[in-house]
Amino acid sequence: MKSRRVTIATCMALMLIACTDLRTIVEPTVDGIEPVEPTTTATADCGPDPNDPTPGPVDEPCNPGTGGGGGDPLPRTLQTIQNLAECRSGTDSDGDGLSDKCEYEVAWAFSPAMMVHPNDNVSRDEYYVVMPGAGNSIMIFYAFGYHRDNGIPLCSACPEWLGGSHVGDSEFIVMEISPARGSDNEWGLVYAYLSAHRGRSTDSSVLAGGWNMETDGDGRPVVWVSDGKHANYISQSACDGGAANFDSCDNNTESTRFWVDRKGNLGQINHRKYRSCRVPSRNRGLSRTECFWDSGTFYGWQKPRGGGAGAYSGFLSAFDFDKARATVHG
Ligand SMILES: [Ca+2]
Ligand SMILES: [Ca+2]
Ligand SMILES: [Ca+2]
Repeated sequence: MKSRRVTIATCMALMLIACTDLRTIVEPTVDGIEPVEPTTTATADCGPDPNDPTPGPVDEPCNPGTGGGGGDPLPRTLQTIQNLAECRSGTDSDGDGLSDKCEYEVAWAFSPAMMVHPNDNVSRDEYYVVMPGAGNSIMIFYAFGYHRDNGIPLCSACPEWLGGSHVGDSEFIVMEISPARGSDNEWGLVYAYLSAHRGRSTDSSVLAGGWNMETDGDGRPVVWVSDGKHANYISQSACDGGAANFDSCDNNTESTRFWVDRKGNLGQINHRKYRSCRVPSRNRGLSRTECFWDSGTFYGWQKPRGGGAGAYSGFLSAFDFDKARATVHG
């Protein structure tokens, strides 16, 4: 990580902005960036009651899901699974109606490419949840699980409330995926909610249409990750304007991946892969465990100190991942 020195004057200049990452969960307010709003939103009148607090298997396929609205979904092809019927057959360890294989392949296919600063500390343990959404849609929650938030550039040594560094950084992305229709084999990213200091006064989170997302050479959706703070943006310019211009992707020249493996699937709230607050790090030397489904400050598998970051359970709940059907509209 870069060596960053800061003067008292610099810190004082930053006093008007709040530091990032949640301690309490509130509805997001967009500061500095207008959200990319979908033009239409169709909701499905089918499937289980979305207010049913008990997640369970999906019903029979029904139409429509949430519509694409403003453009075409960003297309991806799964490794082997071609359509929703195949997705619904096979071993289903967490009982949500989607097979283990389907959950893995969907999460892998749409996991974002991340444009990061080459000197940024982006050590992390990625986890995810895949479950049904409205209609035939499939929802993915990508939890980046950064070990540290390195603070605003030039202010890493500032107090946390001024945007300084802290242990744990719970940024995330929620995606709504439409299954392949017929035999065209083409699944689609309809919407993506990109967290960027969600709940803070510098909240710059947006709901983007899949058609607004950049793609890499592999056709994978791209997110720009602000240097030090790890807020997610749809473009370099959006990043540079984020958090009242304090976020920066100026020199984000390195590409990495949200890594998906089967151990990263958290299951469902009522069929968890890991016991409560016993989610391990897959990085050697980090022996602590973290909570995802249960409330608890996120400390990035490190010794708790300072304010930490917002609980993933609150974010999962805000997007209904603890209910029968999740939504991207938080
Ligand atoms: Ca499942
Ligand atoms: Ca699942
Ligand atoms: Ca952050």
